[in-house]
Amino acid sequence: MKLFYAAGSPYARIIRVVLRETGLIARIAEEEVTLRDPNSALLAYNPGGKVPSLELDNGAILNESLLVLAYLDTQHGGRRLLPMDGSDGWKILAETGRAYAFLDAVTVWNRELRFGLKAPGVIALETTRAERAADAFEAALGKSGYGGPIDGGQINAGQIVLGAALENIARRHKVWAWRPGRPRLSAFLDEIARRPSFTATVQPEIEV
Ligand SMILES: N[C@@H](CCC(=O)N[C@@H](CS)C(=O)NCC(=O)O)C(=O)O
Repeated sequence: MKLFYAAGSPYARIIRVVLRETGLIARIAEEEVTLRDPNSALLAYNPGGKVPSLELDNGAILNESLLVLAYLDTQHGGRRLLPMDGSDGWKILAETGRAYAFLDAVTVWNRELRFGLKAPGVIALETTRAERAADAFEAALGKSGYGGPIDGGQINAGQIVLGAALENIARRHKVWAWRPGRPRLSAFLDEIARRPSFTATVQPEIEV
């Protein structure tokens, strides 16, 4: 199997973290590709041109990080990162979706600043969405949300997506100072960023 990724992509990073947390990295090669490039090697595999893209041994190409994560979760012998049997009352499924909405908001906001027209309406909408989500994470962390067994070793999909989103802000979306007033969310990031799966996949910094 082969994972196509870009070092700056938070969506690809989710999968790179999953590979390391599950041990699947031993079975999967990683190939870095260029984005928004008509000559990108990725386009022969994924006409959509987005990472992450995972080539399976039978030649199938999976994209969309959540689908790739769900597939990989069937391929390792450890505890499920994203339980699909309701054994946790669907808590991790719910938390993963909420973390994705947060990551998507920050990504739209960031792209508007980097590649878009800096439209005030778009920026205001996504800033408000991100602030609201961050407040909800701060509250949830006080009630065992996103807590789980992170300090006991294995982490879950919701924690990985939230960690990847916050790391992305720290390195590639510095315009947003989200930490003041959110001590639990700050501590969450500080802890998850120390995991080997995160330190091995650090994104290059940019000034946005
Ligand atoms: N919903 C997708 C988003 C993936 C995505 O937007 N990837 C970006 C990098 S962060 C990309 O490949 N962009 C290339 C392009 O827009 O052409 C997922 O979860 O995988």
